[in-house]
Amino acid sequence: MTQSVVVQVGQCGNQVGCRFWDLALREHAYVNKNGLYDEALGSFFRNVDSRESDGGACVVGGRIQHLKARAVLVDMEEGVVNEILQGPLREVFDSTQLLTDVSGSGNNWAVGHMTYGSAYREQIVDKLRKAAEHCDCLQCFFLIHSMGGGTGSGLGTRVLGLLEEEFPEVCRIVSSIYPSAEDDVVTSPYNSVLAMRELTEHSDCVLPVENQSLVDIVSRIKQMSHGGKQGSAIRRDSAVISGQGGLSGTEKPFDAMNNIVANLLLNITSSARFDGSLNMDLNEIAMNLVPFPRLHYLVPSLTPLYTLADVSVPTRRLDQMFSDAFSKDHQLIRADPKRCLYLACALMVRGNVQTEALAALCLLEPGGLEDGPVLGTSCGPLPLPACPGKQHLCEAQVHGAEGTFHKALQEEGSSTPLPARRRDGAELLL
Ligand SMILES: Nc1nc2c(ncn2[C@@H]2O[C@H](COP(=O)(O)OP(=O)(O)OP(=O)(O)O)[C@@H](O)[C@H]2O)c(=O)[nH]1
Ligand SMILES: [Mg+2]
Repeated sequence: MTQSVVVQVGQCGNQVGCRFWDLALREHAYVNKNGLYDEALGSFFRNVDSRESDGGACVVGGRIQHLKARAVLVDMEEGVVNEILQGPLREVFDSTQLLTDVSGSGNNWAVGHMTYGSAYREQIVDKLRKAAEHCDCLQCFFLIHSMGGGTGSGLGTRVLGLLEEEFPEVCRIVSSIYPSAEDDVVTSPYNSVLAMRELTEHSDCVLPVENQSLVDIVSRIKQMSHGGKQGSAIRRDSAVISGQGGLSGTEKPFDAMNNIVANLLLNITSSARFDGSLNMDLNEIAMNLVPFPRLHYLVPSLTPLYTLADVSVPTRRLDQMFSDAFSKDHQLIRADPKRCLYLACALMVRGNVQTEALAALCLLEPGGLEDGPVLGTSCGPLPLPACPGKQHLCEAQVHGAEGTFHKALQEEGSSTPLPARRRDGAELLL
């Protein structure tokens, strides 16, 4: 089996990344009942023997000692990373994986990209190489960052360029969080436009997620619960709303939104993390869905979303889930797929289903509700994230994402006239 390394940059990148590690640990804990370090775990975690002075790695097949995430955490402020180090995930990372400064990039793309990018170049490359050296067969780098701030967008895209220079053969998949219209960072449209050029040039595949879509989904879920419909209460441990895990303390404004993105990453990596008859390699996603190298923005959608919050909702039938995946309420950017042109799309299902209309199938359904053995030493026996018995479906397609991108350009107030809209949005990217 192959391995992947997650690079999380900036406040948003680290907060989303943290939720991903938390959910991934719980999912593996649910599946891995015998406490042995297997290849599935090895895809995103190292098993380290802390009795050895250099924290030597244990081989596949041995008992789980200390799991360390295959991750590099970068932020030019200390707050979020320090919070992670004091929270339940503290033992999943060690100091060699972290890089922080104190003052941040002040929401300025250029400070992140140029100032910090140059100052920390060697240290970043060093940490990336170390993470890569721990892998037998490195398949993919996942970058998680926001487009609106200075560090995530500026330094994050600088890291992307470094990855291309240092590891040209390794696939680079980026999960980018786009700002909402009400974003309080005034420079966010500028930062987004500057970062997008880098994403177009240096990544193999981008999964854009818009904060406004996440806000809309979370508020619809809250409405459902406040509507007092019988059986529509939000499950306290639901993957959609729970802020527990990853970060310590009470639920924060972004927690519910970050859970949705973490679920997307969890599902998209499930084929890489578990065996299956119709497994889709991460490289294959990029290869099959990207018709032209620069046209690599794959719009993700996720279903079920609301049922995650409601134990009493009957299980959705597979055909209902398929149509949900194409409806605008389930898209993670604000786009209505029914009014756009699909260039390619992939349907990925998790759970035990029989159908031929799929790109990928991971037999392992997402989580369960029993307490599983604890894999991360720091993670308590928490309830598992998702609804048992329900299939998650994660779909990515290339189509009219141009709405999001046009909006960023318009907000930036560019004096350059926007290209005429074509139905496939290709003019922006080719
Ligand atoms: N979904 C989500 N969005 C976030 C989160 N944190 C910040 N954002 C959004 O990200 C943008 C700001 O970027 P940050 O990630 O905070 O900035 P940064 O990368 O730390 O950069 P600097 O603070 O300028 O050094 C804004 O659009 C915020 O709305 C988060 O945890 N989740
Ligand atoms: Mg910051």
